[in-house]
Amino acid sequence: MSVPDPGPCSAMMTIETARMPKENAMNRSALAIGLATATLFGASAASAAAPPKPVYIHMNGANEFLERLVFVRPGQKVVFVNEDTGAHAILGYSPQTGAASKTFDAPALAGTPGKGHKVHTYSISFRHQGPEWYYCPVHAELAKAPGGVWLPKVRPGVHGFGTPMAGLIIVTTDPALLKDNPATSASKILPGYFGG
Ligand SMILES: [Cu+2]
Repeated sequence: MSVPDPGPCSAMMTIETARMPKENAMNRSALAIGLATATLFGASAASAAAPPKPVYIHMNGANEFLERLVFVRPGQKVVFVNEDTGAHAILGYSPQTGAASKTFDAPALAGTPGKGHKVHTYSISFRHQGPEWYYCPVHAELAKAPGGVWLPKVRPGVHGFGTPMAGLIIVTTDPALLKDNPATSASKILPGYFGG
């Protein structure tokens, strides 16, 4: 036949037409998923652009760390702030061996005359989850305790409270722990904490 039978063709057209809204619906869902994914990626990109705020640990003339236990995320900054008139140092150690850390080792941070003057800080972050033990070698020293563990003790002859100047940072991703930091750890300078 020279003239094609339009029958199957129109039937095809009908099928195509009938399929169109479905395909459009599918395209719309795909688009919706795409948009949702883009939004998610956008959100994670935004949080990557704004890293978590530092956690602050303060020192003054009490010769102890005000926030003796804090929780931080891997990569989150910990900032030691010396509000004392005297100097403090910070040194990481292993309670199992007593070995000093080669990387968590702050030289003595000079003191400050007080509010309005320069305040010296030391910042560090940790890549891996776990405990990071530290002490101030100016005001404490390590001693082997019963059970074979190494513990900071008050360095003889220094002033301060009876507790050795030492602390612990837990590096974790646990949201419940991360919420449990002392309120003072959110502020760099505590106006009422200068002195000593
Ligand atoms: Cu100290």
